[in-house]
Amino acid sequence: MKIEKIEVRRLHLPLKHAFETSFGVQTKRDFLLVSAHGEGETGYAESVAMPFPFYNEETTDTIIYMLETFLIPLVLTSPIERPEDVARLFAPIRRNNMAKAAIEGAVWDLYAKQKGMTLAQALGGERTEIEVGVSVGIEPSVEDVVQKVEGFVAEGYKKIKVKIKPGFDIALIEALRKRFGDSLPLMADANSAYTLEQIDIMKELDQYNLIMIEQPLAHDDIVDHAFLQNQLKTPICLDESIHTAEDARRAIELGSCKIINIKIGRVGGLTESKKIHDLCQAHNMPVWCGGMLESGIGRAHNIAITSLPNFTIPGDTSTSNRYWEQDIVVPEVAFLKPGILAVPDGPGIGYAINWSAVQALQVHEKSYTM
Ligand code: OSB
Ligand code: MG
Repeated sequence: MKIEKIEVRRLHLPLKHAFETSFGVQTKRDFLLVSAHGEGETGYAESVAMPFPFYNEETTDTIIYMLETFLIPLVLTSPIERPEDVARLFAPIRRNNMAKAAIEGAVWDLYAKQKGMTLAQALGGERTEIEVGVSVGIEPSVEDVVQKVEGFVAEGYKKIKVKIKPGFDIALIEALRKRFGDSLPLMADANSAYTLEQIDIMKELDQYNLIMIEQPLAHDDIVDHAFLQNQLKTPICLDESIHTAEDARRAIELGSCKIINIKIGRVGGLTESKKIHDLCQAHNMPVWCGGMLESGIGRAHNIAITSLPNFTIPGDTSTSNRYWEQDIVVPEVAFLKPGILAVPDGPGIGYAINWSAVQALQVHEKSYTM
């Protein structure tokens, strides 16, 4: 496949409501829309780094630097037969996974379009519909979160994930169980806000029948998580700690988790996502697709990967209107039925770009050719 031109646009997309986690507050998405052109088709993907290096080490600016200095020149000057070749080309470059994923994803979409396939089919996905959940940020009070959850439950979301941090944990989960009962599919995401010194809090959370506790301990840990998993009946899910299929293998061997959250950006792209999916499947470990407050472009990629068979737990891929007044895709991402998204049947990601929305949000644009 020939990749003739790559375009990078930086967009500022305002969030409807501020989104707070244990590591920071966001009021807008600052991200890159990457387009890969070849043989009359165009593939799209977006970068998912936060504007600050508090989730992982990358930021939108480090991604621009990596794309421009290393990744785009490699893609434009190397022979590429399949999208997996891009992952191979990038392998000698350490980390910078979200930068790699932003361009590898655009090449996957381009490849699927050139072959006249959906991205889901190109990845080997089988499902035509996926179940989705929603991630609910930290609010000024427990009651505020309870009210937000009330709305999402009414919309039909299949899983409710709430963000927790020390001081905003037990009382929150207690209130949610009291209000919605024990059968609400509920989980908590700590984004690394605890240490083993707070194991008593984890043991208390263990009493609430949570589907899982996501990344309670350090962002780079799998050893303490293994110790903790041993003490809990609630499954631990790893997010921040897993960057590669090798990381997943080590976590499985150590018993650091029972579930893995696959984020395409965090693991460097769709090729590595599929590898982690396959490895977990071979170990009977369920996976689900985590979100990074993506626009519709990133959501479309998340939907495609979620069509693989071992994505058996609803992901974070909520509808466009959960975060955006107006998304940058047409049609916007919307439920087929409550809590269920259709895997689109058009070529590639199956969503078109709303160019007038992109024009209005764009703060920078650059084009690269050989
Ligand atoms: O840890 O899953 C996370 C958002 C930004 C950074 C990290 C995380 C999140 C979310 C939001 O939980 C998920 C979404 O709705 O996109
Ligand atoms: Mg998480």
